[in-house]
Amino acid sequence: MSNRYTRLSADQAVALINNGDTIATSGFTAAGTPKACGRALAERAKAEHAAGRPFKVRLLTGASTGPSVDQALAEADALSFRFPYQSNAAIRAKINTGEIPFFDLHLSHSPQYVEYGFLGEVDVAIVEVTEVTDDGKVYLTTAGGASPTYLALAKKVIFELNSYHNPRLREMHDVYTVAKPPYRKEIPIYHPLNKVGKPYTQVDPAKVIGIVETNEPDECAKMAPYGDVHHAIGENVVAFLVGEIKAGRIPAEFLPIQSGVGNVANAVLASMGSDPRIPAFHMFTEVFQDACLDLMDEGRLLGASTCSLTLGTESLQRIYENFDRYAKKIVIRPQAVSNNPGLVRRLGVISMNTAIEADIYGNINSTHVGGTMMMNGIGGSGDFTRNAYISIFTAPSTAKDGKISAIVPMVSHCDHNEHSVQVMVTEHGFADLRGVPPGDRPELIIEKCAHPDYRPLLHDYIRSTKGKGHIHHDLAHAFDFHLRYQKTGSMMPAETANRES
Ligand code: 0RQ
Repeated sequence: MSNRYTRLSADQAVALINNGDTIATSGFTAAGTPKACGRALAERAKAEHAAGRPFKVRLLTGASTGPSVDQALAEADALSFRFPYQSNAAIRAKINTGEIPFFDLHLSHSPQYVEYGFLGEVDVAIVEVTEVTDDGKVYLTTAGGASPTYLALAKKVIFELNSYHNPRLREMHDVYTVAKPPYRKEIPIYHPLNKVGKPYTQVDPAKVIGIVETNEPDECAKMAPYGDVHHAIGENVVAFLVGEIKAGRIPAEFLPIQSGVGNVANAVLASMGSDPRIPAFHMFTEVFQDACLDLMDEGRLLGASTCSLTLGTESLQRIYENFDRYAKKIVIRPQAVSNNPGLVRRLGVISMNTAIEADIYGNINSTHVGGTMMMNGIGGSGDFTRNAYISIFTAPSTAKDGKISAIVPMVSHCDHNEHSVQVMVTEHGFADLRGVPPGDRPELIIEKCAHPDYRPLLHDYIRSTKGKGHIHHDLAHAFDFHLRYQKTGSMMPAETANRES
Protein backbone atom coordinates (compact mmCIF):
# COMPACT_ATOMS: atom_id res chain seq x y z
CA MET A 1 0.00 0.00 0.00
CA SER A 2 1.19 3.43 -0.93
CA ASN A 3 2.79 5.67 1.69
CA ARG A 4 2.60 8.64 -0.61
CA TYR A 5 -0.74 9.86 0.73
CA THR A 6 -1.51 11.49 4.08
CA ARG A 7 -3.46 9.33 6.54
CA LEU A 8 -6.33 11.24 8.15
CA SER A 9 -9.10 10.44 10.59
CA ALA A 10 -12.59 10.86 9.12
CA ASP A 11 -13.03 14.02 11.24
CA GLN A 12 -9.78 15.49 9.89
CA ALA A 13 -10.79 14.64 6.33
CA VAL A 14 -14.22 16.28 6.46
CA ALA A 15 -12.71 19.35 8.14
CA LEU A 16 -11.29 20.05 4.64
CA ILE A 17 -14.83 20.29 3.20
CA ASN A 18 -16.42 23.74 3.02
CA ASN A 19 -19.98 24.97 3.35
CA GLY A 20 -21.51 25.03 -0.15
CA ASP A 21 -19.14 22.43 -1.63
CA THR A 22 -20.34 19.86 -4.14
CA ILE A 23 -19.41 16.39 -2.85
CA ALA A 24 -19.43 13.33 -5.12
CA THR A 25 -19.25 9.83 -3.68
CA SER A 26 -18.48 6.32 -4.86
CA GLY A 27 -21.00 3.52 -4.60
CA PHE A 28 -24.21 2.42 -6.22
CA THR A 29 -26.93 1.59 -3.70
CA ALA A 30 -25.26 1.07 -0.29
CA ALA A 31 -22.60 -1.06 -2.01
CA GLY A 32 -19.21 0.65 -2.21
CA THR A 33 -20.49 3.87 -0.64
CA PRO A 34 -18.24 5.71 1.85
CA LYS A 35 -19.30 5.32 5.45
CA ALA A 36 -16.96 6.94 8.00
CA CYS A 37 -16.74 10.24 6.10
CA GLY A 38 -20.52 10.40 5.66
CA ARG A 39 -21.11 10.10 9.38
CA ALA A 40 -18.25 12.52 10.18
CA LEU A 41 -19.63 15.08 7.71
CA ALA A 42 -23.05 14.85 9.36
CA GLU A 43 -21.45 15.46 12.79
CA ARG A 44 -19.49 18.39 11.37
CA ALA A 45 -22.72 19.92 10.01
CA LYS A 46 -24.43 19.52 13.38
CA ALA A 47 -21.50 21.16 15.17
CA GLU A 48 -21.45 24.07 12.71
CA HIS A 49 -25.20 24.55 13.09
CA ALA A 50 -24.88 24.46 16.88
CA ALA A 51 -22.24 27.22 16.61
CA GLY A 52 -24.69 29.29 14.55
CA ARG A 53 -22.88 28.84 11.24
CA PRO A 54 -24.48 27.62 8.00
CA PHE A 55 -23.20 24.28 6.68
CA LYS A 56 -24.74 22.41 3.76
CA VAL A 57 -23.25 20.53 0.81
CA ARG A 58 -24.57 19.46 -2.58
CA LEU A 59 -24.43 15.66 -2.85
CA LEU A 60 -23.88 13.67 -6.06
CA THR A 61 -23.66 9.86 -5.91
CA GLY A 62 -23.92 6.81 -8.16
CA ALA A 63 -27.42 5.82 -7.03
CA SER A 64 -28.88 5.39 -3.54
CA THR A 65 -26.45 5.16 -0.60
CA GLY A 66 -26.34 3.60 2.86
CA PRO A 67 -27.59 5.15 6.12
CA SER A 68 -24.15 6.68 6.81
CA VAL A 69 -24.60 9.04 3.86
CA ASP A 70 -28.20 9.87 2.91
CA GLN A 71 -29.79 9.25 6.27
CA ALA A 72 -27.03 10.82 8.37
CA LEU A 73 -26.74 13.92 6.16
CA ALA A 74 -30.50 14.40 5.83
CA GLU A 75 -30.99 14.12 9.58
CA ALA A 76 -28.17 16.64 10.12
CA ASP A 77 -29.81 19.14 7.72
CA ALA A 78 -26.56 19.04 5.76
CA LEU A 79 -27.89 18.82 2.18
CA SER A 80 -28.77 21.67 -0.18
CA PHE A 81 -29.08 19.44 -3.30
CA ARG A 82 -29.24 15.70 -4.07
CA PHE A 83 -28.66 13.80 -7.33
CA PRO A 84 -29.48 11.32 -9.00
CA TYR A 85 -31.32 8.62 -6.89
CA GLN A 86 -32.13 7.81 -3.26
CA SER A 87 -34.13 5.22 -1.36
CA ASN A 88 -33.96 6.25 2.28
CA ALA A 89 -36.96 7.27 4.41
CA ALA A 90 -35.19 10.18 6.15
CA ILE A 91 -34.05 11.92 2.96
CA ARG A 92 -37.31 11.06 1.14
CA ALA A 93 -39.29 12.87 3.86
CA LYS A 94 -37.22 16.05 3.40
CA ILE A 95 -37.38 15.84 -0.39
CA ASN A 96 -41.15 15.73 -0.10
CA THR A 97 -41.32 18.79 2.17
CA GLY A 98 -39.07 20.67 -0.27
CA GLU A 99 -36.24 20.99 2.27
CA ILE A 100 -33.85 19.01 0.06
CA PRO A 101 -34.05 19.80 -3.67
CA PHE A 102 -33.65 16.49 -5.55
CA PHE A 103 -32.84 16.05 -9.24
CA ASP A 104 -33.92 12.58 -10.42
CA LEU A 105 -32.18 11.29 -13.57
CA HIS A 106 -31.58 8.12 -15.60
CA LEU A 107 -28.51 6.51 -14.03
CA SER A 108 -26.69 5.83 -17.32
CA HIS A 109 -26.90 9.54 -18.08
CA SER A 110 -25.94 10.96 -14.72
CA PRO A 111 -22.10 10.69 -15.02
CA GLN A 112 -22.06 12.48 -18.38
CA TYR A 113 -24.49 15.08 -17.04
CA VAL A 114 -21.88 15.97 -14.45
CA GLU A 115 -19.01 15.62 -16.93
CA TYR A 116 -20.67 18.09 -19.33
CA GLY A 117 -20.83 20.58 -16.46
CA PHE A 118 -24.63 20.71 -16.27
CA LEU A 119 -24.43 20.57 -12.47
CA GLY A 120 -21.43 22.83 -11.93
CA GLU A 121 -18.05 21.84 -10.55
CA VAL A 122 -17.23 18.93 -8.25
CA ASP A 123 -15.24 20.13 -5.25
CA VAL A 124 -14.52 16.91 -3.37
CA ALA A 125 -14.85 13.22 -4.33
CA ILE A 126 -15.04 10.67 -1.50
CA VAL A 127 -14.35 7.19 -2.86
CA GLU A 128 -14.16 3.81 -1.12
CA VAL A 129 -11.25 1.64 -2.29
CA THR A 130 -9.33 -1.55 -1.59
CA GLU A 131 -6.09 0.10 -2.76
CA VAL A 132 -4.69 3.27 -4.33
CA THR A 133 -1.17 3.15 -5.73
CA ASP A 134 1.56 5.81 -5.82
CA ASP A 135 0.90 6.38 -9.51
CA GLY A 136 -2.84 6.85 -8.95
CA LYS A 137 -4.35 3.48 -9.83
CA VAL A 138 -7.62 3.23 -7.88
CA TYR A 139 -9.11 -0.19 -7.06
CA LEU A 140 -12.80 0.20 -6.21
CA THR A 141 -14.80 -1.96 -3.76
CA THR A 142 -18.29 -3.36 -4.44
CA ALA A 143 -19.54 -0.87 -7.05
CA GLY A 144 -18.45 0.83 -10.25
CA GLY A 145 -20.97 3.66 -9.90
CA ALA A 146 -19.87 7.03 -11.22
CA SER A 147 -16.47 6.88 -9.47
CA PRO A 148 -14.27 7.12 -12.61
CA THR A 149 -16.09 10.32 -13.63
CA TYR A 150 -16.11 11.84 -10.16
CA LEU A 151 -12.40 11.10 -9.65
CA ALA A 152 -11.56 12.74 -12.96
CA LEU A 153 -13.61 15.88 -12.25
CA ALA A 154 -13.12 16.52 -8.53
CA LYS A 155 -10.70 19.23 -7.42
CA LYS A 156 -9.86 17.29 -4.24
CA VAL A 157 -10.13 13.57 -3.44
CA ILE A 158 -10.54 11.70 -0.15
CA PHE A 159 -10.28 7.90 -0.15
CA GLU A 160 -11.84 5.55 2.36
CA LEU A 161 -9.48 2.59 2.36
CA ASN A 162 -11.76 -0.18 3.64
CA SER A 163 -9.87 -3.31 4.65
CA TYR A 164 -13.16 -5.20 5.16
CA HIS A 165 -13.41 -5.73 1.40
CA ASN A 166 -11.56 -8.48 -0.44
CA PRO A 167 -8.82 -6.92 -2.62
CA ARG A 168 -9.61 -9.62 -5.21
CA LEU A 169 -12.67 -7.53 -6.16
CA ARG A 170 -10.39 -6.05 -8.84
CA GLU A 171 -10.76 -9.33 -10.71
CA MET A 172 -14.44 -8.45 -11.25
CA HIS A 173 -14.08 -4.76 -12.13
CA ASP A 174 -14.03 -3.68 -15.77
CA VAL A 175 -13.51 0.09 -15.94
CA TYR A 176 -14.18 1.33 -19.45
CA THR A 177 -14.30 5.07 -20.04
CA VAL A 178 -16.90 6.37 -22.48
CA ALA A 179 -15.35 9.20 -24.48
CA LYS A 180 -17.15 12.51 -25.04
CA PRO A 181 -18.84 13.16 -28.41
CA PRO A 182 -17.73 13.65 -31.14
CA TYR A 183 -15.02 11.11 -30.20
CA ARG A 184 -17.37 8.51 -28.69
CA LYS A 185 -17.13 5.03 -30.21
CA GLU A 186 -19.14 1.85 -29.82
CA ILE A 187 -18.46 -0.01 -26.55
CA PRO A 188 -17.16 -3.39 -27.78
CA ILE A 189 -19.27 -5.58 -25.50
CA TYR A 190 -21.17 -8.37 -27.28
CA HIS A 191 -21.87 -10.66 -24.30
CA PRO A 192 -22.68 -9.73 -20.66
CA LEU A 193 -19.35 -11.14 -19.44
CA ASN A 194 -17.07 -9.44 -22.03
CA LYS A 195 -14.37 -7.29 -20.42
CA VAL A 196 -13.12 -4.30 -22.38
CA GLY A 197 -11.52 -2.02 -19.79
CA LYS A 198 -9.09 -2.09 -16.88
CA PRO A 199 -9.40 -3.51 -13.34
CA TYR A 200 -8.76 -0.04 -11.93
CA THR A 201 -9.66 3.60 -12.50
CA GLN A 202 -7.23 6.50 -12.31
CA VAL A 203 -6.73 9.57 -10.13
CA ASP A 204 -4.24 12.42 -10.34
CA PRO A 205 -2.24 11.78 -7.11
CA ALA A 206 -1.75 15.54 -6.64
CA LYS A 207 -5.49 15.90 -5.94
CA VAL A 208 -5.54 13.35 -3.11
CA ILE A 209 -5.87 15.22 0.19
CA GLY A 210 -5.98 12.17 2.41
CA ILE A 211 -6.77 8.54 3.05
CA VAL A 212 -9.12 7.46 5.84
CA GLU A 213 -8.57 3.85 6.91
CA THR A 214 -11.72 1.88 7.80
CA ASN A 215 -12.87 -1.69 8.29
CA GLU A 216 -16.63 -2.07 7.98
CA PRO A 217 -19.13 -3.97 5.84
CA ASP A 218 -21.47 -2.37 3.33
CA GLU A 219 -24.81 -1.24 4.72
CA CYS A 220 -27.05 -3.13 2.27
CA ALA A 221 -30.37 -4.11 3.82
CA LYS A 222 -31.34 -7.77 3.75
CA MET A 223 -34.37 -8.48 1.52
CA ALA A 224 -37.63 -9.04 3.39
CA PRO A 225 -39.24 -12.45 2.81
CA TYR A 226 -41.93 -12.12 0.16
CA GLY A 227 -45.55 -13.28 0.31
CA ASP A 228 -48.14 -14.94 -1.92
CA VAL A 229 -48.88 -11.88 -4.06
CA HIS A 230 -45.22 -11.40 -4.97
CA HIS A 231 -44.88 -15.14 -5.62
CA ALA A 232 -47.90 -15.06 -7.98
CA ILE A 233 -46.35 -12.12 -9.88
CA GLY A 234 -43.18 -14.18 -10.31
CA GLU A 235 -45.17 -17.15 -11.61
CA ASN A 236 -46.98 -14.91 -14.13
CA VAL A 237 -43.68 -13.47 -15.42
CA VAL A 238 -42.48 -17.05 -15.89
CA ALA A 239 -45.72 -17.99 -17.71
CA PHE A 240 -45.17 -15.09 -20.12
CA LEU A 241 -41.52 -15.99 -20.73
CA VAL A 242 -42.29 -19.68 -21.28
CA GLY A 243 -44.87 -18.67 -23.90
CA GLU A 244 -42.24 -16.56 -25.67
CA ILE A 245 -39.78 -19.47 -25.73
CA LYS A 246 -42.47 -21.77 -27.16
CA ALA A 247 -43.36 -19.17 -29.80
CA GLY A 248 -39.68 -18.92 -30.80
CA ARG A 249 -39.47 -15.24 -29.89
CA ILE A 250 -36.82 -15.93 -27.23
CA PRO A 251 -33.94 -18.11 -28.49
CA ALA A 252 -33.11 -21.44 -26.85
CA GLU A 253 -30.01 -19.96 -25.15
CA PHE A 254 -32.32 -17.26 -23.70
CA LEU A 255 -31.52 -13.54 -23.49
CA PRO A 256 -29.86 -11.48 -20.72
CA ILE A 257 -32.15 -10.38 -17.89
CA GLN A 258 -32.23 -7.00 -16.15
CA SER A 259 -34.06 -6.95 -12.87
CA GLY A 260 -34.91 -3.95 -10.71
CA VAL A 261 -34.43 -4.01 -6.96
CA GLY A 262 -37.05 -4.54 -4.28
CA ASN A 263 -39.43 -7.16 -3.00
CA VAL A 264 -41.22 -7.79 -6.29
CA ALA A 265 -37.98 -8.14 -8.30
CA ASN A 266 -36.59 -10.59 -5.75
CA ALA A 267 -39.69 -12.80 -6.01
CA VAL A 268 -39.62 -12.73 -9.83
CA LEU A 269 -35.99 -13.86 -9.90
CA ALA A 270 -36.73 -16.67 -7.45
CA SER A 271 -39.61 -17.91 -9.66
CA MET A 272 -37.42 -17.84 -12.75
CA GLY A 273 -34.74 -19.79 -10.93
CA SER A 274 -37.04 -22.53 -9.71
CA ASP A 275 -38.84 -23.20 -13.00
CA PRO A 276 -37.03 -25.74 -15.21
CA ARG A 277 -38.84 -24.41 -18.32
CA ILE A 278 -36.62 -21.29 -18.10
CA PRO A 279 -33.09 -22.19 -19.25
CA ALA A 280 -30.09 -21.12 -17.16
CA PHE A 281 -29.48 -17.48 -18.09
CA HIS A 282 -27.14 -14.46 -17.89
CA MET A 283 -27.96 -11.05 -16.45
CA PHE A 284 -27.07 -7.65 -17.86
CA THR A 285 -28.28 -5.58 -14.97
CA GLU A 286 -27.36 -2.77 -12.59
CA VAL A 287 -27.83 -4.41 -9.21
CA PHE A 288 -26.68 -7.91 -8.24
CA GLN A 289 -28.80 -8.75 -5.20
CA ASP A 290 -29.09 -11.70 -2.81
CA ALA A 291 -31.48 -13.67 -5.06
CA CYS A 292 -28.90 -13.50 -7.88
CA LEU A 293 -26.22 -15.15 -5.75
CA ASP A 294 -28.58 -17.96 -4.78
CA LEU A 295 -29.41 -18.53 -8.46
CA MET A 296 -25.71 -18.60 -9.30
CA ASP A 297 -25.05 -21.23 -6.61
CA GLU A 298 -27.92 -23.33 -8.00
CA GLY A 299 -26.40 -23.17 -11.50
CA ARG A 300 -29.43 -21.21 -12.80
CA LEU A 301 -27.57 -17.92 -13.27
CA LEU A 302 -24.53 -18.45 -15.46
CA GLY A 303 -23.01 -14.99 -15.10
CA ALA A 304 -23.87 -11.35 -14.50
CA SER A 305 -22.80 -7.90 -15.61
CA THR A 306 -23.71 -5.40 -12.89
CA CYS A 307 -22.86 -2.00 -11.45
CA SER A 308 -22.81 -3.21 -7.85
CA LEU A 309 -22.84 -6.17 -5.49
CA THR A 310 -25.85 -5.04 -3.45
CA LEU A 311 -25.66 -7.95 -1.04
CA GLY A 312 -26.39 -8.55 2.61
CA THR A 313 -23.27 -9.20 4.70
CA GLU A 314 -23.75 -12.99 4.64
CA SER A 315 -23.97 -13.12 0.84
CA LEU A 316 -20.97 -10.85 0.35
CA GLN A 317 -18.96 -13.04 2.75
CA ARG A 318 -19.98 -16.07 0.66
CA ILE A 319 -18.33 -14.42 -2.35
CA TYR A 320 -15.24 -13.33 -0.40
CA GLU A 321 -14.69 -16.82 1.05
CA ASN A 322 -15.20 -18.61 -2.30
CA PHE A 323 -13.78 -16.00 -4.66
CA ASP A 324 -12.54 -18.51 -7.25
CA ARG A 325 -16.12 -19.74 -7.74
CA TYR A 326 -17.41 -16.27 -8.65
CA ALA A 327 -14.42 -14.34 -10.05
CA LYS A 328 -15.15 -15.13 -13.69
CA LYS A 329 -18.94 -15.06 -13.43
CA ILE A 330 -19.46 -11.48 -12.25
CA VAL A 331 -18.35 -8.26 -14.00
CA ILE A 332 -18.71 -4.94 -12.13
CA ARG A 333 -18.94 -1.90 -14.43
CA PRO A 334 -19.34 1.88 -14.09
CA GLN A 335 -23.01 2.86 -14.50
CA ALA A 336 -22.34 4.59 -17.84
CA VAL A 337 -21.58 1.08 -19.17
CA SER A 338 -23.71 -1.26 -17.00
CA ASN A 339 -26.82 0.75 -17.95
CA ASN A 340 -25.73 1.85 -21.40
CA PRO A 341 -28.80 2.15 -23.65
CA GLY A 342 -26.85 1.05 -26.76
CA LEU A 343 -25.66 -2.13 -25.04
CA VAL A 344 -29.15 -2.91 -23.72
CA ARG A 345 -30.44 -2.72 -27.30
CA ARG A 346 -27.51 -4.69 -28.75
CA LEU A 347 -27.66 -7.54 -26.25
CA GLY A 348 -31.45 -7.92 -26.49
CA VAL A 349 -32.00 -7.49 -22.76
CA ILE A 350 -35.32 -8.52 -21.21
CA SER A 351 -36.02 -5.80 -18.63
CA MET A 352 -38.16 -6.34 -15.55
CA ASN A 353 -38.98 -3.33 -13.38
CA THR A 354 -41.65 -2.43 -10.87
CA ALA A 355 -44.43 0.15 -11.13
CA ILE A 356 -46.10 2.15 -8.41
CA GLU A 357 -49.09 2.44 -10.75
CA ALA A 358 -49.94 1.70 -14.39
CA ASP A 359 -52.79 3.07 -16.44
CA ILE A 360 -55.21 1.32 -18.74
CA TYR A 361 -53.08 2.30 -21.76
CA GLY A 362 -49.75 1.01 -20.36
CA ASN A 363 -48.15 4.22 -19.08
CA ILE A 364 -46.13 3.63 -15.91
CA ASN A 365 -45.52 5.70 -12.80
CA SER A 366 -42.49 4.31 -10.93
CA THR A 367 -41.55 7.32 -8.86
CA HIS A 368 -44.29 9.62 -7.53
CA VAL A 369 -47.05 8.38 -5.22
CA GLY A 370 -50.24 10.25 -6.07
CA GLY A 371 -48.29 12.21 -8.69
CA THR A 372 -46.54 14.32 -6.05
CA MET A 373 -44.66 12.35 -3.38
CA MET A 374 -41.24 11.06 -4.46
CA MET A 375 -40.58 7.41 -3.65
CA ASN A 376 -37.01 6.59 -4.81
CA GLY A 377 -36.45 7.90 -8.32
CA ILE A 378 -36.35 6.52 -11.85
CA GLY A 379 -32.98 4.85 -11.25
CA GLY A 380 -31.96 2.63 -14.12
CA SER A 381 -35.48 1.56 -15.01
CA GLY A 382 -35.66 3.97 -17.96
CA ASP A 383 -32.21 3.05 -19.31
CA PHE A 384 -33.37 -0.54 -19.64
CA THR A 385 -37.09 -0.19 -20.41
CA ARG A 386 -36.73 2.13 -23.36
CA ASN A 387 -34.10 -0.06 -25.06
CA ALA A 388 -35.05 -3.60 -24.03
CA TYR A 389 -35.94 -6.35 -26.48
CA ILE A 390 -38.90 -7.04 -24.20
CA SER A 391 -39.78 -4.57 -21.42
CA ILE A 392 -41.85 -5.93 -18.54
CA PHE A 393 -43.44 -4.04 -15.64
CA THR A 394 -44.66 -5.80 -12.53
CA ALA A 395 -46.73 -4.62 -9.56
CA PRO A 396 -49.17 -5.98 -7.00
CA SER A 397 -52.66 -5.04 -8.29
CA THR A 398 -53.42 -3.12 -5.09
CA ALA A 399 -51.45 -1.34 -2.35
CA LYS A 400 -52.25 -0.37 1.24
CA ASP A 401 -54.68 -3.22 1.98
CA GLY A 402 -56.65 -2.75 -1.22
CA LYS A 403 -57.29 0.96 -0.68
CA ILE A 404 -55.15 1.79 -3.72
CA SER A 405 -55.53 0.22 -7.16
CA ALA A 406 -52.24 -0.05 -9.05
CA ILE A 407 -54.25 0.04 -12.28
CA VAL A 408 -55.78 3.50 -12.72
CA PRO A 409 -57.49 5.36 -15.60
CA MET A 410 -54.55 7.75 -16.04
CA VAL A 411 -51.19 7.66 -14.24
CA SER A 412 -50.67 10.65 -11.97
CA HIS A 413 -47.01 10.88 -13.11
CA CYS A 414 -45.43 9.21 -16.14
CA ASP A 415 -41.91 7.72 -16.09
CA HIS A 416 -42.29 5.10 -18.84
CA ASN A 417 -44.82 5.73 -21.54
CA GLU A 418 -47.04 3.37 -23.54
CA HIS A 419 -44.54 3.43 -26.44
CA SER A 420 -41.84 1.75 -24.34
CA VAL A 421 -43.85 -0.58 -22.11
CA GLN A 422 -44.57 -3.98 -23.63
CA VAL A 423 -45.86 -6.28 -20.91
CA MET A 424 -47.70 -5.53 -17.65
CA VAL A 425 -47.84 -8.21 -14.94
CA THR A 426 -49.70 -8.41 -11.63
CA GLU A 427 -50.65 -11.36 -9.41
CA HIS A 428 -53.76 -11.85 -11.58
CA GLY A 429 -52.01 -12.36 -14.91
CA PHE A 430 -50.11 -10.59 -17.67
CA ALA A 431 -51.19 -8.18 -20.40
CA ASP A 432 -49.07 -8.48 -23.54
CA LEU A 433 -49.36 -5.01 -25.10
CA ARG A 434 -47.14 -5.62 -28.11
CA GLY A 435 -49.00 -4.63 -31.24
CA VAL A 436 -52.15 -3.81 -29.29
CA PRO A 437 -53.56 -0.41 -30.31
CA PRO A 438 -54.90 1.94 -27.62
CA GLY A 439 -58.53 1.07 -28.31
CA ASP A 440 -57.94 -2.56 -27.22
CA ARG A 441 -55.59 -1.92 -24.33
CA PRO A 442 -58.03 -1.04 -21.50
CA GLU A 443 -59.99 -4.29 -21.82
CA LEU A 444 -56.76 -6.34 -21.83
CA ILE A 445 -55.13 -4.55 -18.91
CA ILE A 446 -58.30 -4.44 -16.80
CA GLU A 447 -59.16 -8.13 -17.31
CA LYS A 448 -55.62 -9.51 -16.99
CA CYS A 449 -54.08 -7.21 -14.39
CA ALA A 450 -56.56 -5.14 -12.35
CA HIS A 451 -57.86 -6.41 -9.03
CA PRO A 452 -61.36 -7.90 -9.56
CA ASP A 453 -62.83 -5.37 -7.05
CA TYR A 454 -61.65 -2.46 -9.23
CA ARG A 455 -62.54 -3.90 -12.64
CA PRO A 456 -66.16 -2.59 -12.73
CA LEU A 457 -64.97 0.94 -11.84
CA LEU A 458 -62.35 0.88 -14.58
CA HIS A 459 -64.90 -0.40 -17.11
CA ASP A 460 -67.30 2.39 -16.00
CA TYR A 461 -64.55 4.94 -16.66
CA ILE A 462 -63.90 3.64 -20.16
CA ARG A 463 -67.63 3.67 -20.97
CA SER A 464 -67.82 7.30 -19.72
CA THR A 465 -65.23 8.44 -22.27
CA LYS A 466 -67.75 7.80 -25.07
CA GLY A 467 -65.03 6.51 -27.35
CA LYS A 468 -63.68 9.78 -28.73
CA GLY A 469 -60.17 10.10 -30.17
CA HIS A 470 -57.25 7.70 -30.62
CA ILE A 471 -56.81 7.34 -26.87
CA HIS A 472 -60.09 7.62 -24.99
CA HIS A 473 -60.06 9.78 -21.89
CA ASP A 474 -62.51 11.91 -20.01
CA LEU A 475 -60.24 14.60 -18.59
CA ALA A 476 -62.90 15.69 -16.10
CA HIS A 477 -62.77 12.22 -14.47
CA ALA A 478 -59.33 10.76 -15.34
CA PHE A 479 -58.08 11.32 -11.78
CA ASP A 480 -61.25 10.37 -9.90
CA PHE A 481 -59.47 7.35 -8.34
CA HIS A 482 -56.68 9.57 -6.99
CA LEU A 483 -59.00 12.34 -5.84
CA ARG A 484 -61.23 9.85 -4.03
CA TYR A 485 -58.16 8.42 -2.27
CA GLN A 486 -57.09 11.92 -1.18
CA LYS A 487 -60.58 12.66 0.13
CA THR A 488 -61.56 9.35 1.72
CA GLY A 489 -58.37 7.30 2.14
CA SER A 490 -59.55 4.75 -0.45
CA MET A 491 -59.84 4.62 -4.23
CA MET A 492 -62.95 2.46 -3.76
CA PRO A 493 -66.18 4.51 -3.43
CA ALA A 494 -67.77 4.00 0.00
CA GLU A 495 -71.06 2.74 -1.50
CA THR A 496 -69.24 0.04 -3.54
CA ALA A 497 -67.13 -1.04 -0.58
CA ASN A 498 -70.25 -1.24 1.63
CA ARG A 499 -72.15 -3.20 -1.01
CA GLU A 500 -69.36 -5.77 -1.15
CA SER A 501 -68.86 -6.16 2.60
O1 0RQ B 1 -44.73 0.71 0.85
O2 0RQ B 1 -43.53 -0.77 2.41
O3 0RQ B 1 -44.69 1.34 3.20
O4 0RQ B 1 -46.04 -0.65 2.42
O5 0RQ B 1 -44.43 1.23 -2.16
O6 0RQ B 1 -43.77 -1.47 -2.68
O7 0RQ B 1 -44.77 -3.61 -3.44
O8 0RQ B 1 -42.94 -3.67 -1.69
O9 0RQ B 1 -42.48 -3.04 -4.12
O10 0RQ B 1 -40.15 -2.93 -3.02
O11 0RQ B 1 -40.58 -3.71 -5.36
O12 0RQ B 1 -40.81 -1.27 -4.75
C1 0RQ B 1 -41.73 1.01 -7.57
C2 0RQ B 1 -41.08 1.64 -5.25
C3 0RQ B 1 -41.53 -0.76 -5.84
C4 0RQ B 1 -39.45 0.38 -6.69
C5 0RQ B 1 -40.95 0.60 -6.35
C6 0RQ B 1 -45.79 1.30 -1.75
C7 0RQ B 1 -46.01 -0.05 -1.06
C8 0RQ B 1 -44.70 -0.16 -0.27
C9 0RQ B 1 -42.89 -0.64 -2.00
P1 0RQ B 1 -44.75 0.11 2.34
P2 0RQ B 1 -43.51 -3.03 -2.90
P3 0RQ B 1 -40.93 -2.79 -4.28
C10 0RQ B 1 -33.31 -0.71 -10.22
C11 0RQ B 1 -34.36 -0.02 -11.06
C12 0RQ B 1 -38.12 2.75 -9.48
C13 0RQ B 1 -36.63 2.62 -9.71
C14 0RQ B 1 -36.23 1.37 -10.40
C15 0RQ B 1 -38.80 1.62 -7.34
C16 0RQ B 1 -43.68 0.44 -1.24
O13 0RQ B 1 -39.32 -0.71 -7.55
O14 0RQ B 1 -38.43 2.53 -6.66
O15 0RQ B 1 -37.02 0.60 -10.92
N1 0RQ B 1 -38.68 1.63 -8.70
N2 0RQ B 1 -34.94 1.13 -10.44
O16 0RQ B 1 -47.16 -0.05 -0.24
C17 0RQ B 1 -48.93 4.22 -2.73
C18 0RQ B 1 -49.18 3.10 -4.76
C19 0RQ B 1 -48.16 2.19 -4.34
C20 0RQ B 1 -47.57 2.41 -3.09
C21 0RQ B 1 -46.66 0.66 -4.02
N3 0RQ B 1 -49.79 2.97 -5.96
N4 0RQ B 1 -49.52 4.09 -3.94
N5 0RQ B 1 -47.95 3.42 -2.29
N6 0RQ B 1 -46.67 1.44 -2.93
N7 0RQ B 1 -47.58 1.09 -4.89
C22 0RQ B 1 -32.69 0.02 -9.02
C23 0RQ B 1 -31.79 1.18 -9.31
O17 0RQ B 1 -32.05 1.89 -10.19
C24 0RQ B 1 -30.62 1.45 -8.46
